[in-house]
Amino acid sequence: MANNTDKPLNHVAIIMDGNGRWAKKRFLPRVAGHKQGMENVRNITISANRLGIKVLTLYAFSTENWGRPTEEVNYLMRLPIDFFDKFMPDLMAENVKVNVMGFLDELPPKTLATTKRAIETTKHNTGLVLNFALNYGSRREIVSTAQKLADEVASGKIQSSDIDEAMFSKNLMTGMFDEYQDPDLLIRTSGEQRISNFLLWQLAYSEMAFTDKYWPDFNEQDLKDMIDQYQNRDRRFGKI
Ligand code: V0D
Repeated sequence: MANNTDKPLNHVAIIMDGNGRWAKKRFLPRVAGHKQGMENVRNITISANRLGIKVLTLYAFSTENWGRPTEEVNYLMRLPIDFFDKFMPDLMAENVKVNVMGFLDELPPKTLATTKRAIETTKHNTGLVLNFALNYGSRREIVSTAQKLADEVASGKIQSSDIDEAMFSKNLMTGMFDEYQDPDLLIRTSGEQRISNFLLWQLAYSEMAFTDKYWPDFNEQDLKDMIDQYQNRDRRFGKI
């Protein structure tokens, strides 16, 4: 069956890869690529909002990224601050609601305070939810969900037999998005074709789309092309 156009596209997740390579190609320091990548977050957010996408989840920083050089980590931790300093007026004008998920208590206090303030400022907006995965790792998310449910069993709040897939999903960091908690489409830029510990549970039935373009070069037309690709594929959830 071709051209199944009524396939829903509510939640798009993106692994924004290739910022360092974008910079290297231009003989610029890696952080110049991160800065350009940040500019592109603004552009793709506005495009996704105008395309009617409900949730856009962006992999901004993984729990493994702490292993990068200190200078680079310090620069990255300033980007959420720079992002909101520069683009909050645009986000408000576009009615975008910000969310941040991850192991947030490990972030530098200023980064944490800024993201909390942005969530608060945009909480009544009704357009796209711009969901940053920040200090996020999916195996760790699954383990901490298991611990949380185990605690509820131990305290007698639930029985182990009450735990099913729906309850598990609801207790993941994406649980707050209800019917949109699982991405319909995962995009990864820059040619790598791996999940890299991103949303392992939530991507069980998602379509995957890959492009060789580096994240700073990924534009609205690329997003539209990947959505077209997605709309013209069939998703069967294991049924025929
Ligand atoms: C660098 C490409 C926006 C990926 C995009 C802390 C590599 C640019 C944010 C951001 C990063 C995160 C949270 C928030 C607001 C903005 C961001 C990081 C890296 C890691 F609430 N871009 N961006 N965060 N890059």
